[in-house]
Amino acid sequence: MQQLTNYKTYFMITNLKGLYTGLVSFFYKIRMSSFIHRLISKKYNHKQINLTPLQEGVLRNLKEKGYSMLHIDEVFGVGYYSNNLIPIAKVVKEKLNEDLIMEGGGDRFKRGKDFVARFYDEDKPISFADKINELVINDFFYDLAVKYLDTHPRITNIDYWLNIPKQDAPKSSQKWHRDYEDLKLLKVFLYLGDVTSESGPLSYVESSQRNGKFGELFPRKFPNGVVVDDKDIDAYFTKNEQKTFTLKDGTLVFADTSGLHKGGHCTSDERFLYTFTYTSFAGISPRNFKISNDKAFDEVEGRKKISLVE
Ligand SMILES: O=C(O)CCC(=O)C(=O)O
Ligand SMILES: [Fe+2]
Repeated sequence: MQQLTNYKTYFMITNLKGLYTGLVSFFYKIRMSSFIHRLISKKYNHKQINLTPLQEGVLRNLKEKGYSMLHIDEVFGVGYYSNNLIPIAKVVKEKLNEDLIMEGGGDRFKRGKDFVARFYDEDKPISFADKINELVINDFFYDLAVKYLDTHPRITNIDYWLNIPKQDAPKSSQKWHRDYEDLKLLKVFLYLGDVTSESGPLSYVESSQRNGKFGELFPRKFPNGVVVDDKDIDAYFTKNEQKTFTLKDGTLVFADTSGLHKGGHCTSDERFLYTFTYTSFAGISPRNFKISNDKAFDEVEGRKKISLVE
């Protein structure tokens, strides 16, 4: 009898859970429908923006393939990376390594990801006086986000990632997936060291972004995205369609991670990078950072400040 009651309770709970999950996903389906999405997003007057030929090239790649790649010195001039950015990155990396040794990394490993140490959190203010953080609001990236997302962008995630080699099987974002945050999104990765096939390069299925040739395959189930097995990816896409970005120190990768991608599964080398994300105002991801209320922030253009408000 006792067993039967337990079984009934179990049955009721699983049903309720199923109902709840169904309702949540139905809510997000509506929330992410083109109509509601457009309603929640903020309009942006694009006429004010003229892209440079370099930006136009990135935009074209993003629209066609879902990604683009170039070296940061192509944007800011030869030597910019080594003179201005490497010294900042070096200090951050030392601090991260110090924490990893001192406290075993404890709170550096967030959101169940024990393979990547992160630098920022809601309590550590970000200053745009810092030349790496300034990239996030630099016209080159910001205007690209406006044009690509076709709306007023919201900046949602700014961080350094130090991926640690591990022998574990790939998990979470190390497996093929589509991100859940928004219909379209623009992630920028600045690699602060060479990336080899052993240091967990980003892989991306060409043209799998929303509106791309393969945008409809393995669709997302908001609010969770979707995870796909390697064997299914191999069954649908040729090796040539599965791009893997091994690259040189100082390379930028732009990716619309609504497309199929994976990365960060280091086997023997570590990987160090700086990343920032633009979504629309209809995006659902929480922000991971806090802005320092300093002079550099006062001087940020109003249109960009909107992208940083809570
Ligand atoms: O670590 C990587 O290269 C991929 C991370 C990822 O999935 C993402 O940023 O959406
Ligand atoms: Fe992802």
